[in-house]
Amino acid sequence: MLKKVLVANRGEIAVRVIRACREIGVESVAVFSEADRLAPHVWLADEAYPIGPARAAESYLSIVRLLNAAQRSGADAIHPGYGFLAENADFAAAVEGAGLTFVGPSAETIALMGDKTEARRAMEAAGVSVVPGTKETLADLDAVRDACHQVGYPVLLKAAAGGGGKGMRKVEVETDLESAFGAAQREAQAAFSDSRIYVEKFLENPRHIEFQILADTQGNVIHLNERECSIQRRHQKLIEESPSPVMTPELREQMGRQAVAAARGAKYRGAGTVEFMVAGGKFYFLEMNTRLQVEHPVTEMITGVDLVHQQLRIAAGEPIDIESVEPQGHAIECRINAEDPFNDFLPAGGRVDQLRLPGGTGVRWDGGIVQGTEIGLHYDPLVAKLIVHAQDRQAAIARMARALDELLVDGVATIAPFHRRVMDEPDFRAGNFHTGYLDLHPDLLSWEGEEEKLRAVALVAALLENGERRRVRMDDGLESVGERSGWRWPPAGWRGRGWGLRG
Ligand code: MV4
Repeated sequence: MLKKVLVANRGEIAVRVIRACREIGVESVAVFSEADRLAPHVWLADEAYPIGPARAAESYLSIVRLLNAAQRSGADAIHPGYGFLAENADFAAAVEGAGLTFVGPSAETIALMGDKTEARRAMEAAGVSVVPGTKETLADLDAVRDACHQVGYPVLLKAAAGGGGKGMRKVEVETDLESAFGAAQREAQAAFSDSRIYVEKFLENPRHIEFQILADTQGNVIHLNERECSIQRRHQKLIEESPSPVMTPELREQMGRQAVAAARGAKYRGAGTVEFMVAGGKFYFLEMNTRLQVEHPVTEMITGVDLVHQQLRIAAGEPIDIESVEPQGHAIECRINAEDPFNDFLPAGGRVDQLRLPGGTGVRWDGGIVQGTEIGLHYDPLVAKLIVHAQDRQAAIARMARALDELLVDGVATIAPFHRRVMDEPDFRAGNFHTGYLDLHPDLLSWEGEEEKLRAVALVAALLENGERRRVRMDDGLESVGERSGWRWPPAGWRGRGWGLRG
């Protein structure tokens, strides 16, 4: 086994990895920027090293500083978490070059999957169904016009270096092609310093369904079923679940087989994700993520497999130790972002004045904050994840609603109230949604109707502080705090004169 792992990350994912290390007797090393001196990952690890200023470019993204900390600590491996350098092939190569183990796939696999046209060629060769379109990047407008004509409108121009929706342009008619091509190139150049573009057939309202895979160095490759990730906003996932409400045994069998073929075709090692779009009864490879993902806990909850344990085993050259994957029940994850859901998801900073966490049967909290944490604007707004597991989807939704009701984050706005609304929304409850879900349900993001509720919450909060009573009858007839969760007080953007209550 590995002896000591440096976790090249922060926040909830650093905490997640450090916990796994502790459980299997591997020492852990945290790194931290000046903004994170008091962060939970720092005191949960066995050792911690400062790596620079708050600015990520000078700390969590600095390969030199991370390798320096690894060398000083005597770590024999580096776990990158997600984000930052997790899918940076140069980082993986530098780690291995320094004689350390990178907990993840090879630099070659990361580079292959980072180039979308190379990935499409490799996946097609492996027998994976890719979206109809070009497998080469297109040099000029004439080449693009020919390709779009071949593929058939509507098409989607995509950046070869892309992912996450940047450099993407839908084109419905040829007359719009020239300006769209220019715009896509400029956006790709700005985002990735690489303006290369290719073309795909545009799929109408796809669902986003991805498969978790594990591959060890003995040649074992398995999948651990799917995650449904269609509830997202501007390419940021908000809610994930497993199984997908639209999955059938036949579809799972086909998609799972292709996910395993994709991993083999990429000479994959470790934990990875094969993303598909599902539309019109068909599924298509979208991309492969060569890292542990934010939403990995829903897979862990239904399979009972600890994916970080498996990552560490595989990195140490040991085989996957899973007898068989027999998923049980249903799991849902809500991302707890420090953002104001009723003000265009504006990032919200501030101090976590109060933090009361949900508990009870089937509830998991993966967090990187504690009471007193100062949430700044230097890093990703995801501060925690609330995950529930129950025997079926309806029970999981009820459990999530209950857990959100128990959650209190005071001092910083979070999107917990948005999640609470979704749990009551009929289309979500029916499993009737795709990646355009939020466009179809603008009410979920509206402040409308919240002011009156806030008044009730304020009264209840005051009463709670004064005796922790759960149900309170008030003069206006409202009688439960259960309806609303995660409210900060005063609410973000609130301009009222207050009601004689302090937050
Ligand atoms: C598509 C598509 C429709 N047709 N490709 C968005 C993120 C990027 N990685 C790929 N994306 C899409 N690619 C074709 N040919 C629709 C999307 C898309 C999407 C995909 C997955 C999850 C959420 C999405 C939200 C909007 C658009």
